[in-house]
Amino acid sequence: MKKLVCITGATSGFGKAIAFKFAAHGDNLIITGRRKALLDDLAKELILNYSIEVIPLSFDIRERQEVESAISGLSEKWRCIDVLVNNAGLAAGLNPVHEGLIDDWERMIDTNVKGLLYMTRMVAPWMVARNQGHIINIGSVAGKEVYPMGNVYCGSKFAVDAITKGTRIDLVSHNIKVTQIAPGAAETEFSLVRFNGDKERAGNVYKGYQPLKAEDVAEVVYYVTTLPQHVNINDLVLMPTAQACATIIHKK
Ligand code: NDP
Ligand code: 8X3
Repeated sequence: MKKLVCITGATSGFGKAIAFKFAAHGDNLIITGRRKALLDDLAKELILNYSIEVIPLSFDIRERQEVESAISGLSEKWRCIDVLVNNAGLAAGLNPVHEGLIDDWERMIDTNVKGLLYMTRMVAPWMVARNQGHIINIGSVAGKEVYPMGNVYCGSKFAVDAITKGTRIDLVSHNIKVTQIAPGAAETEFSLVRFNGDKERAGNVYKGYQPLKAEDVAEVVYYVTTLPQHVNINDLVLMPTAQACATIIHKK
């Protein structure tokens, strides 16, 4: 059956690949991100190639009013969201805590934690009213293990881990599935953003081994939505085969 899937952070990386994956299966989409031109182009491409309906909503997920205004503007039909993928997020910087930039900390906490909560708070009541739905939070290996200089990014993803568990507990009596997908190293715009546009530094993160691709993560996100209603994946960690844990990557 055709689903309605809302994906945050769909302008690049995992979110974009997840949008293509669901679109290829004929599902209708609400896609979000700040970069309006990219979002609008993506919506056009998905509509053209997959004959689905797509609503692009451009807003900054850190801004509570922007989130509330964009999501509350959805018509009744578009409020019947079956799957919410809370994916928008970032790392900013990689510094020891005594040298960390407080603006970076705020960006990470506001996006990865508060943005995810704002979206959940808007969409979950509609799922509760329909007694169905699936919330998928994109966590990270950084939300399972703390690594050197990961301090606040790891903290934000540990928060996603805890919030996912708490959300599942609160929504279990409403027939709503809640899943965390926690990837390891994946080549997207992630490192470019983390290192403030430094292409060389970002590229070095993925040298000497085969990192995950955005499509690998999209495959797993799609998979967890295909299981029978009585089966839920609570938590799924995936890494490149060359990665053993947050800090050990076998490089040639
Ligand atoms: P990308 O940088 O490629 O994509 C991030 C997405 O988040 C973009 O679409 C971006 O859109 C959106 N986003 C960021 N900030 C905001 C904001 N303030 N408001 C709205 N949207 C925002 O990275 P990934 O695809 O790799 O990251 C996706 C998620 O996966 C993140 O939560 C990340 O922490 C997590 N992750 C990434 C891993 C990796 O190694 N790549 C591994 C594990 C987890 P726009 O800029 O247009 O607003
Ligand atoms: C992104 C993966 O290891 O850079 O969450 O934190 S890592």
